[in-house]
Amino acid sequence: MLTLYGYWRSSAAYRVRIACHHKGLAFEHRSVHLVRDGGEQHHPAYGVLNPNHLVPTLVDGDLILNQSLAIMEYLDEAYPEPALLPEGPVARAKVRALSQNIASDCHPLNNLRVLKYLSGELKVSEAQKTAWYHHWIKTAFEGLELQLEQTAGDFCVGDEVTMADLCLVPQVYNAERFKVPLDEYPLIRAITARCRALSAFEQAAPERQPDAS
Ligand SMILES: N[C@@H](CCC(=O)N[C@@H](CS)C(=O)NCC(=O)O)C(=O)O
Repeated sequence: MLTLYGYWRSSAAYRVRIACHHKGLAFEHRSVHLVRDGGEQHHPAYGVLNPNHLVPTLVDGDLILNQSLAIMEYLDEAYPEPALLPEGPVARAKVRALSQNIASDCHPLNNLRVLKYLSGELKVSEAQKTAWYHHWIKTAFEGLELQLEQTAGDFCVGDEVTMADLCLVPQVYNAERFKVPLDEYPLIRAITARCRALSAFEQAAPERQPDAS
């Protein structure tokens, strides 16, 4: 049995939840509340599992693994069906590139600890913080939309769900949560709608998680 340490609103944990449901893998959800009590990610007991104090962390037997992209690739190798990476080096590289555009270049700029630092230490106003948030999503989505024109079929790369879709949908959830307008990104919206109709994405949705409040 896999154990996934996550939080309902964490988009990085959301990626891994979709991967587990997509592959039909049972997992125990352990909630790490990112806000309550100073943030449970900072508690020493969790720091033993994840010294970076971020979610998700996956435990599979003796393996304790952080970083959602590494976790998804691990799951894909350990539990290959259905695959999250397509056949062939070109398509696989495209999936990894799109995934990193979201997970490495966009998401970290708007992470909770960054937003807290902006308001706490740097004393930026709420309006400035919102402008920051919108700016980085818009920057990422503009590039992504152009890339999807080259790679997409029904999903981000071709006609099957891949790791890139598992990164896209949680990032769109974040954008919607912070009211970033998405009218200029028809492909992003269409692919997200197609994904959301699938059971794995439905089951992994933040509002469906036991710690949702
Ligand atoms: N690159 C990491 C990012 C993990 C991450 O930033 N997680 C966020 C939630 S989406 C978190 O734990 N934030 C807590 C904080 O900022 O204090 C991954 O993909 O797993």
